[in-house]
Amino acid sequence: MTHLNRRQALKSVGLLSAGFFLNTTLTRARAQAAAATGPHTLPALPYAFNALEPHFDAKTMEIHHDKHHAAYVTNLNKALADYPDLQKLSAEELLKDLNKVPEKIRTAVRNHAGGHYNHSLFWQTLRPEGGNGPEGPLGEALSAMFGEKEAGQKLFADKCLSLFGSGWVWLSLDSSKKLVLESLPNQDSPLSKGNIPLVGLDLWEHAYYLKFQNRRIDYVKAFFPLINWEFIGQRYEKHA
Ligand code: MN3
Repeated sequence: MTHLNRRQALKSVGLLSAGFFLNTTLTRARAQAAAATGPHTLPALPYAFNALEPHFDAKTMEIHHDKHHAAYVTNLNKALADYPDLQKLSAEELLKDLNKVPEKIRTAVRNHAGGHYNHSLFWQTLRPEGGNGPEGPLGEALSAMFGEKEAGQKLFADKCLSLFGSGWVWLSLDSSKKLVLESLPNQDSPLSKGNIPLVGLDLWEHAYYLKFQNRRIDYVKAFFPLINWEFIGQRYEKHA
């Protein structure tokens, strides 16, 4: 995928507005072909499948991105096939106001625009040498809200363990610009509640079962050293 195409893909999901600009050189146009034709396209991972080893394994990353994320894109395009006006909206715009989506396709859009947006954000909040931070305004706000980093991680992990079934746990900004931890089922997005998701952890079994099987806590612990605090801090400063 060319750099321009990648920008286009992130624009379609509404994530270029985060001010994030990728300087990663992309090597292959993998998976692009898997997405159905339509306005929404699968953004390439900003790193290789094996870049997050040993925390997240390459096979899981490949299947998660090329199959699961691609399926959300395909199914979103399918759901919108007969709605040219809605095709002009980004996934973010769709999720922020699901009431403007006809009831006939609302559940499909909620699930698949949610899946597309959530995963597009997820890939960007991870990086091979993450973990350091948070610093600056986000670091201060997190300390004020949740205490020491370890205490915040424990709160986050507890929320992950108590989520029943499939869903995500999010660190979000609520409408009063306050940091909140929230767990949401399925691919429901904080955007649909009027919140801004900063970072979330995918707790569907497809995200971890190959490597961690039933050990969800080990997956959560593997996530912490991968967190791209620089990206999330920029997102916070843009929206707070
Ligand atoms: Mn997933």
